[in-house]
Amino acid sequence: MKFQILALALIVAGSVNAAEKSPKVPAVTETVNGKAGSVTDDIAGAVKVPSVTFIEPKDGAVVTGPNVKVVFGVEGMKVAKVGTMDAGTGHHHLIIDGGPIKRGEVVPTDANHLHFGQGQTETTIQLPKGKHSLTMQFADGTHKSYGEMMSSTIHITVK
Ligand SMILES: [Cu+2]
Repeated sequence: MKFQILALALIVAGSVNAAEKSPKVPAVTETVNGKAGSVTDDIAGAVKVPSVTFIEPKDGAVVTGPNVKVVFGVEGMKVAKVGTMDAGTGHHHLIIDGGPIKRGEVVPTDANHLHFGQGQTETTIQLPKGKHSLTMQFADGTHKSYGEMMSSTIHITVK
């Protein structure tokens, strides 16, 4: 609207030449810029998609073993003990040299699938020397996975 008024003003001002040469192109630019700006604002104000991240170690880290400290981070959901079935809650799992668990599947319990059902947010594990993958998997109060979107995988080297 602003530009239409400006274009009108140009015509009224008697600058017929200018109005004929470029009345439309700048008006379109103005509109596109205005829309792009408001879309950016919408994204900035949007609710974050929940996610988990390794606070420690970082992806690609070379760490001294065999004891490796792991710190879990979660955004957009809350850590709760096993048995808690409130919406938006769950507990961390650490999967060593495996991968994420499909949404709705129960996270196995074995030497490579560790549960942190007391709501722990860090642990220390023992890893043999070499390259390993670590996967965090968030799951609900009955250990049912929230799926790949609530997982994170890093690769580290233990020396
Ligand atoms: Cu569990």
